[in-house]
Amino acid sequence: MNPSTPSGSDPPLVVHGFASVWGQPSPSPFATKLETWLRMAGLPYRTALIAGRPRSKSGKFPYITTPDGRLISDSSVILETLTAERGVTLDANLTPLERAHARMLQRTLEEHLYWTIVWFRWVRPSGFEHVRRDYFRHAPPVLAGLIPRVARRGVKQQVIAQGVGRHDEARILTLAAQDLDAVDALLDDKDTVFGAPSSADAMVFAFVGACLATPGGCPLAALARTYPRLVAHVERIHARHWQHPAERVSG
Ligand SMILES: N[C@@H](CCC(=O)N[C@@H](CS)C(=O)NCC(=O)O)C(=O)O
Repeated sequence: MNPSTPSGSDPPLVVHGFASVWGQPSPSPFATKLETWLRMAGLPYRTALIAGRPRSKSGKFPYITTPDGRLISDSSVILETLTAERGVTLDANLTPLERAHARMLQRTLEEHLYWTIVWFRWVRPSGFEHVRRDYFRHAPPVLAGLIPRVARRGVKQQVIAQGVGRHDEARILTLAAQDLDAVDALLDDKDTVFGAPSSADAMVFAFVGACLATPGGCPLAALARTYPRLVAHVERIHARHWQHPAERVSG
């Protein structure tokens, strides 16, 4: 059975986001993390495409809607909320030290490596060629030229404000390599980050996978391919949890 499909009378959670690109469940690694985590936790869900502006207060995606009509945004808040409400035990057996490593791993992936991904996709000209063509393929033709240019302006401001965008390409690649070195060392030769499946595996799958999937001869993708243990981890999680795409409902 498709693991994302609600069975029997289970009401579905709905993950709101954008259409998959480049073999990734979502253009957003945060959404890929969330969907992968839902699969690992055994929580059925469906997806809906956001049309227009995201409905989250932050204006960001992904966000979910619950069967009782709540809208919850921010992938980490969603994981924490569902863990508490649905009794998810994925991380229940982590030791205090593993929890500390998991937190630092999350910050490294989400607050730092992410911005190098953003830079290589949105700021680097050949990355943006692919973003423009593939992220916006569902946009109305009259807006297909305008929306990517306006979006790019905003993203450039974000990546400069965050700081990564103030470096040159060589330095940004070094920053990404430092992150990948750390993640690779933490994974080591294990099948999963902590020796048994946990939320950390959804995070590594999403963010390392996003590096690997960035097309157009991207130096970040080439760099990520030099980490065979990380590549194998991404392939393992994909094989275990992504045999079926999620079912889509209208938003
Ligand atoms: N902390 C948020 C981050 C989500 C995030 O940054 N999403 C990006 C897409 S990858 C976004 O919505 N960007 C649009 C914007 O910043 O306006 C989470 O974990 O969900």
